[in-house]
Amino acid sequence: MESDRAFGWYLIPNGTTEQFLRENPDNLLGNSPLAFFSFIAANPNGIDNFWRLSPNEFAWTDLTNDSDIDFNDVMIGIQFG
Ligand SMILES: [Ca+2]
Ligand SMILES: [Ca+2]
Repeated sequence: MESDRAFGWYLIPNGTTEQFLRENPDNLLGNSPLAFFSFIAANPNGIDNFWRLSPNEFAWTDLTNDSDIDFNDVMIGIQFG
């Protein structure tokens, strides 16, 4: 097993991956669409938009400021094999 690999998640509110890569590839605040990653350092707002609710359940909040930290905009459950 290699230890130098990781995977993460991202959410693009009101857009697609293709739109993000074409229209805002630097993920700059003020441009759109934005992408919110499971890695804080990759987020345009520098805050954690992604929570791990349990080992298999994850949730995002989709705003760029802290006025809405509801973490119910996307919720996913994953079963690892
Ligand atoms: Ca929200
Ligand atoms: Ca919400």
